[in-house]
Amino acid sequence: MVFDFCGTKLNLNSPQIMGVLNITPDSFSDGGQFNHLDKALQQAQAMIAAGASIIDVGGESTRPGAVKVSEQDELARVLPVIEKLRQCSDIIISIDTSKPEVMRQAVAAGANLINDINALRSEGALELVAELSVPVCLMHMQNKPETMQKKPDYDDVVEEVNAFFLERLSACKEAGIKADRIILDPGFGFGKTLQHNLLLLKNLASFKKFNLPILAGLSRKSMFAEIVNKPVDQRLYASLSAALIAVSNGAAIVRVHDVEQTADMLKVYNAVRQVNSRC
Ligand code: 7PM
Repeated sequence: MVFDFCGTKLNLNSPQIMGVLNITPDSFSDGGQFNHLDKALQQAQAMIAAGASIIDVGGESTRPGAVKVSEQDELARVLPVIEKLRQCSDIIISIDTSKPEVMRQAVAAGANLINDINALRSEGALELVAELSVPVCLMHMQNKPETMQKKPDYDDVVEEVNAFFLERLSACKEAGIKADRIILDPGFGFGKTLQHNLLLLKNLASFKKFNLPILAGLSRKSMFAEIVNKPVDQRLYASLSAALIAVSNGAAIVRVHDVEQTADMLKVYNAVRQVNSRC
């Protein structure tokens, strides 16, 4: 399956890496040696060199309970990075936002994918994405970031995420968004307990029936704190294990912080998958 990101084609028959580039004021604190823009671009280039095929640029922290970022601040953070990165690279740039105006300006600056944790439920988002004809990742989230981890509750989490995808796909169709521009994401950690996350990971293949690429974002997530009891900077091995399970259960794209390590893991996965005769 070849997916078209505004003219840049990506073969999704083998799993691809989306590298996370967070542009928040505290994410590049270095004592003032470099400015934030240079640091962000350096990190993007390092992720590209390490094997990322998509760079996900985000200027709004979606941490549970995080303070909201204004549209103006979000634009000021992400636009210079997208513009500069586009000047020096053909890499697929994803904009991690739920705000239509940020989507519009990010795409004008060179972004070729909209990654919306709110799955285009913000006012005007569906219409805008239809107008821009840009691919979109629709992520499932129960409730809002501020409250989602208070009391996640499902009768059957896999069935409810499935029903959510059906509803959003129908809303997209109604708005005129073509199905071949849509990526689905169960939204690990977004209004889910550990058990919900594990059930979604175990049953990820059930979402293959939509015949759309599946994206899995598991990297460093707090679900691992409950399994390995380690802080966020020590969850690499847990994250790699989960990413491997995700790709073997059908994920076409994994969204990760540790690109080099994930790329090695996927090389081993691909080597085993491709070997085809006894000798
Ligand atoms: C705090 C908590 C900071 C959670 C950041 C996060 C996803 C995403 C994020 C995902 C897609 C993180 C998250 N997660 N977009 N954006 N899928 N499509 O751990 O799972 O990076 S933000």
